Amino acid sequence: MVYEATATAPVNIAVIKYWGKRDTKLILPTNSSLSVTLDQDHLRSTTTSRADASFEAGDRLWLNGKEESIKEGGRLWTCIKELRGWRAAEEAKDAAKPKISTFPLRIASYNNFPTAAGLASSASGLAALVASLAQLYELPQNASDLSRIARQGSGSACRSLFGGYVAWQEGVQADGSDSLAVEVAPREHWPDLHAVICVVSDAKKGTSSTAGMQQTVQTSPLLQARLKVVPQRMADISKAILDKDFDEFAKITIADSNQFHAVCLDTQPPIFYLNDVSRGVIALVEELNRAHVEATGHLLAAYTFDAGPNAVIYAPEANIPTVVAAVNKYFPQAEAFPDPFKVGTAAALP
Ligand code: 2P0
Repeated sequence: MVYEATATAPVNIAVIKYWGKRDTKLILPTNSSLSVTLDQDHLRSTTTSRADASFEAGDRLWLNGKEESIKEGGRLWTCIKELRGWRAAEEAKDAAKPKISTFPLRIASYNNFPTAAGLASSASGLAALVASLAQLYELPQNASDLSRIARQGSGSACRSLFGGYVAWQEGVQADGSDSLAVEVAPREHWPDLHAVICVVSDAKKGTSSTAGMQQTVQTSPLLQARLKVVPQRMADISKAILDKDFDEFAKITIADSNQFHAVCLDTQPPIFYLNDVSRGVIALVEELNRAHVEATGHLLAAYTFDAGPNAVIYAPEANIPTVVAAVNKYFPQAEAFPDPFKVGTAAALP
């Protein structure tokens, strides 16, 4: 009998950014965040997990073919331990269930896009790991329950267990029991929103998110101001999504990206994720918006940048050709992904 399961998980791109932890071990954030899940055709992680009594003792994991160590007490170890514990609890309740929680694991994960290129590979990777183990162990827990585990692998991973529009609620409990992802709206609710990713650089980033955000928590006075405005933004952008109000969605998305990068600059030593090309993309979208508001009364597109220089531009499908033509005209060397992304589906769960 072979116990094996394969699951995929999508990339998510935050429009309200997660940046800062109040608990670095449990990965509890200083603010709630909200993301859009991208479709899985171009950007996804795929993870296969196998449990077998005949494996040599100890769990092992490979990422894109390279073995990663599973350090005791580390993030991967914690995720595996929690899910194995849930399986063991099911086995204790039902004597007929094979005791696969006692078997060593072999886990292989692949991304179909460059790791650490500012495209949130840790989010889809950890979400796919959790989804694959949840399938292997046939766990009864729902996506929000599983998001609490994925969160402990990488904060943003908790949002990749859902498709569509997803909020990570910061929660108030010290044990993290209410710090989890919930669906704001399924992709079918607002499929008109599309995303264009402009790959400004696929180099590995200089400051990791994990290190950078704690530097911000420790040194940035501006972060305190940001934490006061995020709750209203979460409420407003959730309403904009439910109302399919692109103007409001775009206004908040742009404001939150710029505030996140302002907080990075306010960090000591300062963190620069944007480069001159990123700033050029900002100027271009601002100008396109100015002209579009003048002509139609509506915004054309919204830009957002994560912990790297690559631009993600959200727009209604009808506006995408204008966005792509403008990017190609002014940034002929920037490599835009060939097709715009649709809002995507959730990770595959049992
Ligand atoms: C986000 N980012 O909300 C924000 C915006 C980057 C900029 O989540 O330490 O890799 O593993 O919890 O999840 C990056 O943070 O950090 C991130 P850890 P993670 O998408």
